[in-house]
Amino acid sequence: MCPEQEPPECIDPERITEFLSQCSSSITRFGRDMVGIFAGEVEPDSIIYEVYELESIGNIRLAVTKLMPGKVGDEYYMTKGHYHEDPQSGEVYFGLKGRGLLIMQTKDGETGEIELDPGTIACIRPGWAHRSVNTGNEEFVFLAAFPREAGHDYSSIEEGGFLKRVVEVGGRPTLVPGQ
Ligand code: M6P
Ligand code: ZN
Repeated sequence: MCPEQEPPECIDPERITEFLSQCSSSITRFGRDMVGIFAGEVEPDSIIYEVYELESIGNIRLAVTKLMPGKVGDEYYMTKGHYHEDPQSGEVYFGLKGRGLLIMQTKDGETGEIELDPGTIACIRPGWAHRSVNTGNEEFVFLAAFPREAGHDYSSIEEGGFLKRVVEVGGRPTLVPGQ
């Protein structure tokens, strides 16, 4: 949680690092929490990302994710990714710092991606799994807003993986088929 004297409406993207330094992360995912997510072998003690849950606005949950720069082999650091348990719940992402790629897919095999730079708003439709990837050289930070009833379904991703992976090819982030 973040200090109550700084409600979410006061977050200045220019000062997001300072803001997060006053918060304690709700989730910290290390390499050891990401076994089977990356194609290669991940260093167990590396911090891959942190999630900072902010005060909810009624039934809207707000979270800031800070994804570290780095790669496992040629694959960029990324979140686990999830579907929502509630098929009616979508989500909105807002880029705050750094560069990233939001990759999405449905259970029918449709895929999509949105580049997330600071100021970009990305809409995740209900029924679409979502995973964010840090494709830059600095921390990639974004805000997420989603309904309280959304729920996180990680098991479908753990079992089936993502249809696409984001790897560096010739110095550039490139989408390649997942395994
Ligand atoms: C965003 C939101 C959160 C999510 C977080 C990390 O902040 O989508 O709900 O928890 O990213 O992603 P994941 O849960 O897939 O690890
Ligand atoms: Zn979500």
